Amino acid sequence: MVVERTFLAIKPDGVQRGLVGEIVGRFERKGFKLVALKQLIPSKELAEQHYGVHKERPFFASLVGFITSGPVVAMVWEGDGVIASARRLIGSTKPLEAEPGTIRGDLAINIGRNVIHGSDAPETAIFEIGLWFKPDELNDWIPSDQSWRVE
Ligand code: 3AN
Repeated sequence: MVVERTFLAIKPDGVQRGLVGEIVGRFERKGFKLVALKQLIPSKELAEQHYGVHKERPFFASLVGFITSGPVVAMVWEGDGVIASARRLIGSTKPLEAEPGTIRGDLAINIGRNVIHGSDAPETAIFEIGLWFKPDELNDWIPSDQSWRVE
């Protein structure tokens, strides 16, 4: 397993619904390491870059409108295989199809209000971390209970 970093963002619906602690807690309890966290209301430019791959999709304008509509909690998490694992913890894009036990399976019902974003591949993670964070906002640190998590 390779130590990776992934970009996760609690979208405005998750923040407005008071789910920040619940969601952050799931990644903490799993054992991943939080290396950056901030709350911001994204600019239109940032949102358009973030969702650039969906530019031609009919829902692009509503995606950008929604993510810029209120505070987002942007985070970087680190750990072995964290990119794919976080996607599994998040669950399917369509919340009604997401497995119970996943964030979307437990906390959402609508595809346009699916609570959280997570990078889908290593290249996307690098792009998104660089888009949302400056290098000096990423904290290198060793958890004091590291030996209880990994061999
Ligand atoms: P995911 O967030 O699971 O990686 P993507 O990257 O396919 O899903 O889609 C990005 C975001 O676009 C989703 N989080 C969802 O909010 C929105 N989205 C995707 N497909 C649709 C759709 N058919 N209608 C409305 N919104 C959509």
